[in-house]
Amino acid sequence: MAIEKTESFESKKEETAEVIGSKLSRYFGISPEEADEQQMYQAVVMSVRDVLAGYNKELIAKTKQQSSKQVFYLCMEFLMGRTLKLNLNNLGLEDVYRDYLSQYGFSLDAIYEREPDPGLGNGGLGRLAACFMDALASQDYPGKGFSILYEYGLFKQRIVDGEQMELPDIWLPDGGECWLVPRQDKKVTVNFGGTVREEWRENHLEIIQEGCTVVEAIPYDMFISGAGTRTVNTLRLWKATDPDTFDMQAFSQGQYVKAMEDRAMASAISKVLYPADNHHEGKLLRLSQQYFLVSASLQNILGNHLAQYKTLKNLPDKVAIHINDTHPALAIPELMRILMDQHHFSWDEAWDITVHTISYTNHTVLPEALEVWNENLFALKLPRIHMIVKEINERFCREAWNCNVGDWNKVGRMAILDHGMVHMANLSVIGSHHINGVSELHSDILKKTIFRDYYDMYPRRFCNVTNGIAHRKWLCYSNPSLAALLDETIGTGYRKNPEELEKFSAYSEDASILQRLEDIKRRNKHDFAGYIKETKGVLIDPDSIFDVQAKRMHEYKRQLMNALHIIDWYLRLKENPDMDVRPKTFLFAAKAAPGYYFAKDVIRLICYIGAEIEKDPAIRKKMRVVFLENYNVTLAEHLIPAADISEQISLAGKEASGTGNMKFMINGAVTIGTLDGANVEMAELLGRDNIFIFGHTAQEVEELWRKGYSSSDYYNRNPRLKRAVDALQPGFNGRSFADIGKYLLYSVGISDPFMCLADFDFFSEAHERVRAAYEDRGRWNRMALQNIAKAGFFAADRCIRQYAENIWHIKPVE
Ligand code: 26W
Repeated sequence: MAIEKTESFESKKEETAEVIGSKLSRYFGISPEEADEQQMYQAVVMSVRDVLAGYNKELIAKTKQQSSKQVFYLCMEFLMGRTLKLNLNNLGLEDVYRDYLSQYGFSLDAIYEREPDPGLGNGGLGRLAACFMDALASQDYPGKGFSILYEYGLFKQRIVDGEQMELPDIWLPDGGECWLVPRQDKKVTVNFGGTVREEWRENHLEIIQEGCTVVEAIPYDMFISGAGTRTVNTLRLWKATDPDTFDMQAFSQGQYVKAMEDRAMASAISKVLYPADNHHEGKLLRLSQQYFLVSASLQNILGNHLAQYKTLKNLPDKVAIHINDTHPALAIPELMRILMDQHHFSWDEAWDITVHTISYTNHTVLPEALEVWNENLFALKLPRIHMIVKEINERFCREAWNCNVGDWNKVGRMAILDHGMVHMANLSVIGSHHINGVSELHSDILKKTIFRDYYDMYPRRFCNVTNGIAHRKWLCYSNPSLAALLDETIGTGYRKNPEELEKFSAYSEDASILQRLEDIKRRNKHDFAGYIKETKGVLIDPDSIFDVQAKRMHEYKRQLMNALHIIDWYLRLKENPDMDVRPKTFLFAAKAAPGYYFAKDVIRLICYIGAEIEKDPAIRKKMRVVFLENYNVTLAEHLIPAADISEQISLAGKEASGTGNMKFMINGAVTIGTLDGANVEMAELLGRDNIFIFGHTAQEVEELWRKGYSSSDYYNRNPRLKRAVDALQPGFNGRSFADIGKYLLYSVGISDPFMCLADFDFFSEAHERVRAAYEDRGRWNRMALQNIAKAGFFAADRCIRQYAENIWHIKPVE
C-alpha cells in the first residue's frame, strides 16, 4: 500500500529521525548509515519507548489530578509476545517508521523479526493478562500490571526425533532489555524466614521480625500503549537481588562460597518461570516468588497511595487489587500485615479494607491445579504471614460455624488451614469482595462444585466475566488483509468498538465478499506455508485444508483424541487409497510441561504418525500431520489467520474458557468443539449452523462418572475405534505406543480419565460434517463470515469494561 505523505507525516518522520539518530550516536557512537540491523532495532525500540514514556508521564499526572481510582492487576505471568509492531500500530506510527527505515535500506518487517518473544507466561492465564493490559490502556482505564522479571521465560521447545527438548529462553540480552526502564529509585525489600517477636509499645503491639533473609526487589517498567489514545499504562516487573550485604566476615574467614550463597538465593527468585500449566508442584521457591511479587507490589501501591492521600483508610475508594488466580493470593495476608504492623490498624478495620480492595478470578477447576502448601514449610518461610493466615482462618471458621451450626464437615471443607495444608483458593474466596469465573459455564460450575459452600454463604460475591482477547492484536495487526476488507465494508469503527463487527453479517449473502474472504484465507495459508518453510524448514501444502489444534499439551485438552481420529482416518485411507477426498493438513502446536511424561508421549505419538505418513506417497497426498515446534505468541500470530478449522475439543467441564477458540473465530476459522468453556457462548451467538458442536455435555460427563465410566465398553462396541486404539501397540514409524493404549484401556485406577473414547464417535461424525460443509464453498465462506461477525463479544475491550464497571469500579481518565 502506498504511504500517504501528509505534512504531519513528514514532521513525525523528522522527529523520529532525530530521536533514532541520537540513540544510535549515544549508545553505539554511529550514524544511521553505519548501523547494522541489530543496532537499528535497538535504537528503534528505544525511540518508541521514549514516546511511550512521555505519554505515561502525562497519564500519571492526570490520574493524580483527577484522583482516579486505579486497578492493580497481580499476576505471576504476562505472556506479552513481541510488542514493537503492536506499539507502532497503536501509536499510528508504523508507516512513519517504515518510511524512515527504508531510507537507510532497512525493512521494518526484518526489524520486527529481531525482537525476541518474551515468554513470561505459560498459556491462557498469562496471555489473558497481556490482552487485558491492552484493553485497559485502549479504553483509558488507569491500571498497572505487576509481575516478575523472569530472567528465563518459558523454555524454547525443540523437537528432535519426536522428543521435546527444552532450551533456555534468554530473552533479556537478546533484545528484550531495551523495552525496560529500571527504577532503582522505587526499590523495596522483602523479608523471608526468621522469627516474629511481639512487644507492647506506646499503646500498640509492635511486631518485630528478626533474623530474616532480606531480598531486594527492583522494578523494571514496560510501557503498555493503547490503540489511538495517549493512555499509556505500565507493567511493573520485579527483579530480585541481594541487598549488597556481602558477608565480609565469612569471606575473610575463607568461607567464599557461603558469602556468595545468600546472593545466589536472593536472585534465584526471579530466575525462572515455572513451566507447569494447570499443575501445582508445591515447590518452596515458587512460594517465595509469589510472596516476593505480592509484597513488593503492595509496598509500592500503598506507598504511592499514602503519598497522595496521607491515609490508607480510603484505600478501597482509590485502589482495586486484582489477584489473577490464586498465585498472588498472599496479597490478602500481606495487605493485612502492612495495615496492622506498619500502620497500626485494628484487625477489624484492616480486614474491612482488605476485603473491599481485593477481587479474585479463578481460571481452573482441575484439582491438580489448585494450590495447597505444606503449612510447616509455609510457616518457616513466611512466619508473620502464617500467623495472619491462622487468624483469618480462625475468624472465618467461627463465622462459617455460625452459619452452618453442627456441620463440621462443611466448615472443614471451607477452612484455609486443614490437615497441615494451606488452601490458597479458600483464602482467595474468603478475602475477596468479588470472585469470578471466566465463562458462563465455568462460573456456574464454580458455584455448584468447588465453591458451592461459599456460594451459600456469600452469594453476592460470585459473578461471571467471560474472557476476551485483544482483537486489534489478533485480527487487525496479525491479519491485515482481513482487516482491510472489514475497513472497506463496515468501516473502521470496529477497531475501537469491536461490537461493530456484527455489521459484517449484512454481507453474508454477498457472493463477491464471500469470494474475497476465501481469497484472503488462501493467501494467508500461502504466507504461512512460506513462513514455516523459512523459519522451521517444514513444508506444507497451502492448498490442503488446515485443521489446527494449538494450545498447551494437556490430557484434558485431548490432543490424544484428535490423534486417534487421525489414526482412524489414516487406516481408512490405507485401506482405500483411492478415496476421493480433499487433502488435509493436521497441524499441532503445543508445549508440554517438562515433567509431564504423558503429555510428552502424546507429542511423540503425533510426530511418529506424521513421520510414517510422510513415507507413504499415496497417503501423504491426502493427509499430513505436522507438529510445529515452539508454539509461542509470534507463531500464533502467523498460524491463526491461516487456519480453516479450529479444534476446541476439551472434555466438557474442564476448560474454564479457552481464548485460542476466540482468536481462531475472529480470523474466520470454523470451530469443531465440545460444549465447554466459552465454546458454549460461541455456539449460542453463532447458532449451531456455524459451529460444529459434538460430544458429551458437562452434565452428561458427570452422569457418566456417577454411573461408572468404562472406556472398554466404547472400545468393544466400535470397530473403528478399536482398530485405531489397537494400532497403538505396533505403533508408527517403528515405535510402539502401547503405553498410551494401556492408559486408555487398562490403567490402574481410572482408564481414559478424559473420556477420549466416549467422545470419539461423536468427534468422527463431527469431522464428517465438517468435510461436507467445506465442499460447499459458499456455505463454508458464509460460516467463516458469521464467525468474524459474531466475534465482537469476545473482545477484551468488552470484558475489561465488565470488570471495570462491576468489580473494580474504575472509570476512564478524562
Ligand atoms: C500452580 C500451577 C498453575 C499454573 C497455571 C495452575 C494454574 C494455572 C493457570 C490458572 C492455568 C490457566 O492458564 N488456565 C487457563 O486460563 C485461561 C484464561 O482464563 C482460560 O481461558 C483457560 O481455559 C484456562 O485453562
